[in-house]
Amino acid sequence: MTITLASLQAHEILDSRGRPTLQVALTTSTGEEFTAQVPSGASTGSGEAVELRDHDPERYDGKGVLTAVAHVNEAIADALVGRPFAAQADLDAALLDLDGTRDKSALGANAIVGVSIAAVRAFAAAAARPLWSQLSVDGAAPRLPVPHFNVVNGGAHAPNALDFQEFMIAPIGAPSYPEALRAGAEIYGRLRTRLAAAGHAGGLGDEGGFAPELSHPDEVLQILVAAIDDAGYRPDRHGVAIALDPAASEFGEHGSYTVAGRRWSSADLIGYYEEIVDRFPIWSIEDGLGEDDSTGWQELTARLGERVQLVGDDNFVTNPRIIEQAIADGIGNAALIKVNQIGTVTETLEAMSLCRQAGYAAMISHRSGETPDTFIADLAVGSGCGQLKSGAPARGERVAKYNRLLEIAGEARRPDGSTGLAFGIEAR
Ligand code: 2PG
Ligand code: MG
Repeated sequence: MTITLASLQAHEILDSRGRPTLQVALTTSTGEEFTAQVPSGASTGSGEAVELRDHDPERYDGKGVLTAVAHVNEAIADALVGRPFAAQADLDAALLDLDGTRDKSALGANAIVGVSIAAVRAFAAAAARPLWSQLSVDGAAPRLPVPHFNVVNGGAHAPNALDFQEFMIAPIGAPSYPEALRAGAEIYGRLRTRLAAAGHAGGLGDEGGFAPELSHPDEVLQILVAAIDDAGYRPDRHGVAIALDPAASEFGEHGSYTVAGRRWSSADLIGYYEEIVDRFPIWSIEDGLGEDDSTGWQELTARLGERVQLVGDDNFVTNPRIIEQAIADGIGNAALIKVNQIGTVTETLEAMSLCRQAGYAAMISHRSGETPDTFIADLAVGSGCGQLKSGAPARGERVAKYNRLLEIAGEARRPDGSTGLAFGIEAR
């Protein structure tokens, strides 16, 4: 289904951290309007596509995005408006051509990704199909993903002393998506009660999880298991499991890390992960080691790759070229997928296709700086990858994605009341 853009306009809005980002709006020749809002990370991988900031100290501490906005309104609009596009891949290819750099530093990945996401909404409308149906990967069946709720925040996302960035609960064994959502919200409530009883203030981190003054990961894991149990769920890998994103690049370099005030080598950390995988129902570990620690990652994969999911984020940066190399090098067994890390919808789907072909899993992810845009919920369903992380089951910009999944589940309901979409992680 061909679309022709009639207009393309961006402007500056604020993200969930109060920092500027872009909203992109396009209209097509049919007169319909489609928009997208662009997320922004804090613990970013060094290989991510470039997020263009103005660096004008007079505005928003240099974080303004008026340059990127101007790129959408001028260069990109000049190149795209009035030109028919038969498919998303053609439109994204035109964006790459126009930018002409490897890292999207000319136009800015934040400018490009806003246009790419708004466009895929236009293609879905032109085909009179739900957005998620435009986002399939190698013909995989669409599925409702297991939500990964980040309920305790540390690292670059909270002002506490916790070095590990994310402690997530994953209701893997829930019978349906709505029941998984309910489990997440109920456990979050019990966790609040437990933390308050232990004298921790109720402050939240950037992704809506609690930010208690704890420093050792063990302490958090113990409280999490207790909260899962308090809420009446089974804390195990078939019930409610735990997923971690230590985001190790933020607390170490060259295989030397600082956790809970102590120095750890890669081998120490790998040993620690082995130990906690035995003691707690941990099913997935993302960025367990730093992005520059490839040999550590290979060792981690050799030692734990058969037992848990090992997700590359800062080291993979949703980049098909990098993921291909990592697969060849035996690094990890899953990839975190963030559209703004690579900058176009087409390249994101390509990265997921590579993963699928290599037997790597994929988890769709929000950014720590978010907006109410719910694109990633549709991406999780359409790609059929079975996993999404979008923060805590709290705060509007986080729950918007979880609520969109409820909407998709409802839209897909059959006349007999059952949902037409499978839920959860596909057995391999
Ligand atoms: C991560 C993300 C999202 P950020 O590390 O996985 O949780 O954080 O957006 O700050 O990179
Ligand atoms: Mg991460």
